[in-house]
Amino acid sequence: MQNPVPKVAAIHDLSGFGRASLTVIIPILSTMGVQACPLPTAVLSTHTGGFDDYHFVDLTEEMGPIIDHWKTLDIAFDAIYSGFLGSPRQVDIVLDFIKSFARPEQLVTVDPVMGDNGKPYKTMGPEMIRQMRLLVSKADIITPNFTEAAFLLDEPYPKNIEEKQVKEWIARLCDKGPGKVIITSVPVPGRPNVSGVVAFDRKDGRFWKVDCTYIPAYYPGTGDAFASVIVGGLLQGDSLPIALDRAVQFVSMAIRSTFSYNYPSREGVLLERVLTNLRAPVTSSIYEIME
Ligand code: PXL
Repeated sequence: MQNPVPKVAAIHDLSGFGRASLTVIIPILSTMGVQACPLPTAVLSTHTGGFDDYHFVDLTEEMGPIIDHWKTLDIAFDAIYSGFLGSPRQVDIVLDFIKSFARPEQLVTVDPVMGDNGKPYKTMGPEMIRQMRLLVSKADIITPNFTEAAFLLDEPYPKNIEEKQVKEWIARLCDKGPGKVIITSVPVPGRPNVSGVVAFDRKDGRFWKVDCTYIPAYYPGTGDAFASVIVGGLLQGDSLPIALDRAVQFVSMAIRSTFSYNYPSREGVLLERVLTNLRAPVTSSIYEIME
């Protein structure tokens, strides 16, 4: 039987305070009419961006028994969506999960969460980067930010990049396996106040981009929000560029709303104020095709 509500295995950490990972992903997917089934990778008191002395519980040893129970339930996942992992060994667990729960037409999404603004997050080391290169090869779609794309390709993090080189990076990421690649936070040449989202679909060979006006604040968890809307949109039947539109417009709205309140950035975006926007259709489309 087809699931009346699409099911997603959501493999991410649970950070109790600060709006990142599962506390962002579950409400977004639920609002979009998608069931999130969390497989937690770690439990943290807060996310690691802007908080010190957070408590971190690595759940690597717990994931196996949780997955074993799920196997007995014959769960049909419409998508598998992984993000922040608690240890490099978890990549092997996720690879095994993808193999065990594979289904036709399934959307395997890997958000290779490793860092931002040119730097790795506090818990990420070189071994995680090596392992994440393996994991992306088994995904249908990956959503690295510009920093993570550089890590995956073993490239230095450049301050600027020409459009031609972004396309070349995307082609190299695609060569690793995924048929769809989306890179976020891409610098736009000659426009210091703009960053872009660039995407490619191997099926039709087309590149897409959406530019976003820069807001002078950084909120952790926005990458999780972006990737969740992409997963929700594609499961609803969005084309890739319309899913991009939906995700960029939602995250921009969340950032602009939060910025207007002068809210502490480490607490993340004011998701609860904007969540219902996800129920509205995309009414203005801003994507461009890249020739
Ligand atoms: O949003 C990515 C993310 C997820 N999980 C944890 C994090 C971060 C980014 O800082 O610290 C625990």
